[in-house]
Amino acid sequence: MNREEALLIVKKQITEHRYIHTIGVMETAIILARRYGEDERKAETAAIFHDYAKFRKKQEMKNIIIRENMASDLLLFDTELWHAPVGAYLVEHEVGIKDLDILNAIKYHTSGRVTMTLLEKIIYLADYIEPGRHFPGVDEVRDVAESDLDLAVIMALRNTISFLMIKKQPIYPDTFLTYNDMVKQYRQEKGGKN
Ligand code: DGI
Ligand code: FE
Ligand code: FE
Repeated sequence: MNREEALLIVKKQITEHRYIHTIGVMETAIILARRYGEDERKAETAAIFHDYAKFRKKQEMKNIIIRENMASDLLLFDTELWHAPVGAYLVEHEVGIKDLDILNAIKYHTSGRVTMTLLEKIIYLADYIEPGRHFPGVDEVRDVAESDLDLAVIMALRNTISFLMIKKQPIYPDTFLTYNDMVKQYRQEKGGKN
């Protein structure tokens, strides 16, 4: 499947606004893949499909989470978290993508996970810094993403966690666990900076 075919499939699943976001994530993910030595085609495909399930009905997503024995704690937290694991499932079963690296990058693009792969970090970060995003602090993350992928992911996690806390929203445990894991590794590898 080439880029145009993939984009045509995803275009039917999402709104125009989300499609423009998807193009931004795709372009950003390819740049990050080139910069940090990941397979550009995998980054492209994962980015194109990362929000595939974003507009599925909550009841359909809930049914899939239960039927496929996905992490049951998902149901205790914001429904916004559901489109990531459900998306990975639907991209495998409706679109026919079998590459586990790509499926995991989709599955963990909202919460992250402990021991993220390079591709997972790239999709997580591209989703956060694509040109259409205007969160407070995003420019600082864009700058750091030019030279330090792990630090940029840590900053994106930190901003997301603080944003949710300020809104008095619960934080999904995996998001915290990802933050802790990344910070511990970063301190070990880079000598306690940040
Ligand atoms: O799908 P996108 O909007 O492109 O971005 P995303 O997949 O990162 O989803 C962002 C949404 O998910 C946003 O509304 C905040 C929410 N979210 C992200 N992490 C957590 C979370 N919600 C809760 N409750 N806990 C989290 O850890
Ligand atoms: Fe998403
Ligand atoms: Fe997204």
